[in-house]
Amino acid sequence: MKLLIALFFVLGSFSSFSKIHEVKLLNKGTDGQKMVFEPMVLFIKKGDSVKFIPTDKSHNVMSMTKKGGVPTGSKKWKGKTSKVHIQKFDEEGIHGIKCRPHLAMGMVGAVVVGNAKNYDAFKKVRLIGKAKKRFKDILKTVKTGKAGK
Ligand SMILES: [Cu+2]
Repeated sequence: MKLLIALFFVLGSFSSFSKIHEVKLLNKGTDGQKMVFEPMVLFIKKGDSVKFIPTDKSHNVMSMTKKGGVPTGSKKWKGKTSKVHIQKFDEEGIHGIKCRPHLAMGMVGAVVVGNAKNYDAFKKVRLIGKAKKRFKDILKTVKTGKAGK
């Protein structure tokens, strides 16, 4: 019996371990689109981390600085160009991300932590050009709850 309790305890603590997910920073995605985060939208649990990998060089990843781009209360963060960046996400909601050098080429994405509770504020983020177009795809993906490209 004691062994059984111990076993449950071990299994329980294993399942509560936070995961590390991966997002690639690419010049060309598997669907042929240029300058992308892959996946474009990532769904994770609160407390999980994301490893952003610049498979192609000269990309960076940082939180969206536009109003509504991240959940209220979450801090801004920024990865270095061409460097792997690991970011832990403790605030629930949609976290918009962008690549500074390629924002004009539409390099935006999102990490959805648990519930997309800030959807209404997030959808008001104003972007231009290609980023605006891709942002619509992001919103669609967040709404359907399916992993994006
Ligand atoms: Cu980039």
